[in-house]
Amino acid sequence: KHSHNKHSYTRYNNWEKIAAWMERIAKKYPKLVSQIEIGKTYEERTMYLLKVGTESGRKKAIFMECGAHAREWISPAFCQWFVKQAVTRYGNDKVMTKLLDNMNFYVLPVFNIDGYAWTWNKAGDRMWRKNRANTSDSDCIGVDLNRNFNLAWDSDDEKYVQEPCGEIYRGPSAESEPETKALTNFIRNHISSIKGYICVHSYSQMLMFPYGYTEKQAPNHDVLNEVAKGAVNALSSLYHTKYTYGAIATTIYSCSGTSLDWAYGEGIKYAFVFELRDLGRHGFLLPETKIRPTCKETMLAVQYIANHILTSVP
Ligand code: PAY
Ligand code: ZN
Repeated sequence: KHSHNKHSYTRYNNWEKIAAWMERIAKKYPKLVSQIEIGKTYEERTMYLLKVGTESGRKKAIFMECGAHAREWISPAFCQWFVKQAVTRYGNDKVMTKLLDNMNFYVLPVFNIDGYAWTWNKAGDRMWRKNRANTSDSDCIGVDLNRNFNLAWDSDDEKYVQEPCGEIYRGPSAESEPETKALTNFIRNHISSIKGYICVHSYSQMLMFPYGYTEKQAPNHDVLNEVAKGAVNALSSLYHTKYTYGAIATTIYSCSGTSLDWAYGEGIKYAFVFELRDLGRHGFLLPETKIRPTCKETMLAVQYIANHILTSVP
């Protein structure tokens, strides 16, 4: 028995472990999972995503993005959990079987791999948020990938996004970062099938939808609000975790150049971002004992959203 090869879903895993796991799970479930290379990071790590689902479901897809921000470790943990649940519940559980028979999920477990690796590095910084690019004349490193997308990239008059040393530096231009480019190229190439976009961040216990860049309501605001409400109800049915929901700009704060606004702008009408546990007690340092309950409740919300997309998109 090679128990040392067993992947742990209730611990935080470093990038090497996640990369090895992606390869293994795709090999173990070839009918349900395949690994797709989408590009390289600034430090030239290979970016992979997992395509999860059956052949029959390939006309509709949901893109799930985890790990945009390095320190939000619960986010990649959720993407790993999701894939594991998908492969083990398919054929056993009605909800998951129906979903995977009718749609695919493109799961990107770690969008910002270099930043994530830096939070694991002993010489690094556990509270790092951005990528690791050296893009400006200043000595400061890193671009906030969630400010680097090409929708309203230039509309923010908040000076802080223009500050290379700041935590939310938007980069020298829209899509300046190789990680952003890899993601946007993949989405553009698969745009006809992608009906939903789910971002996973932490923390704050919120479920939000576009827009972030303006307080003006998105065209299908009322639908998104209803779906968010249903998803939050499903989530809290398990452990009574309290979530708030609404448009990004009016629920957390305004921010422009986010992946969610961009995806929505590309025509993906069902776009949601989770801010997982907690409310700030541990913040980004959510203990490993909370991984299981956080992932279990979040699964209910994701399934609710996916099911809604399945039944309402032709
Ligand atoms: O689109 O992800 C979104 C919402 C905005 C997030 C952002 O600033 O990029 C919200 C923050 C995040 O998850 O990065 C919230 C956390 C608590 C933070 O760092 O402020
Ligand atoms: Zn984040």
